[in-house]
Amino acid sequence: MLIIGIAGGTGCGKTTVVQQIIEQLPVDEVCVISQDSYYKETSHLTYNQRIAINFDHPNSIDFELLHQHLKLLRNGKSFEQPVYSFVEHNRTKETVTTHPKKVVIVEGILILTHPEIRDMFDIKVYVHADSDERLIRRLKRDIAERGRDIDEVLTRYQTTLKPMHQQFIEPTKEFADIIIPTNKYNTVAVDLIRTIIADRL
Ligand code: UZR
Ligand code: MG
Repeated sequence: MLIIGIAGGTGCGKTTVVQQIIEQLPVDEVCVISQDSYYKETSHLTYNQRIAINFDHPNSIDFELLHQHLKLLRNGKSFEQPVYSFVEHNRTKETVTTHPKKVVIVEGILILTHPEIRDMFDIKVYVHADSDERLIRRLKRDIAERGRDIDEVLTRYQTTLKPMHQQFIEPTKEFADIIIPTNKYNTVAVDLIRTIIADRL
């Protein structure tokens, strides 16, 4: 089993990189685990309390549970992955049964901040895009897909996303084995990762 961790700031292109890596792999040999699934359970809070949560701070993530699940996978066991709702800002009641696969990809902004989780990764990848690029992508996505408006996204960017990025996310670049620049369309770095995967399988 090869566990690959893919980190990088919001809007850096993690999802695209993951898609590019897995598109040439047989479906039954790969699984993707998203950090989003591991936002802490917040059912005891009201909706207004939930939207006030700092979702870009490591404390918002249930790293214990993610760590447990990665250990289960390593031991060849399946587990129930929580399903998160960006609309409710909470875990749903559903889970997805996730089975051990030859290639396991874990993606999320904060996944390289946690020492024990970092240790679980065979390959650590950091996806880099300039902050203006990331802001543009984040704006477009949150308006198109997550029902936000421009003021809300910009305010959140200034008050939360940017400071949290500088404090917690950007510094994890130093743990990366591979840094993928995505300001422009990049196929070489993804090809490299595909080659490493093919080599190890
Ligand atoms: P990516 N996020 C939400 O927008 N709503 C939530 O309920 C939970 C998380 C955002 C989070 C973070 N910040 O910046 C982003 N906020 O999801 C990470 N606000 O996802 O890496 O795909 O950008
Ligand atoms: Mg994403």
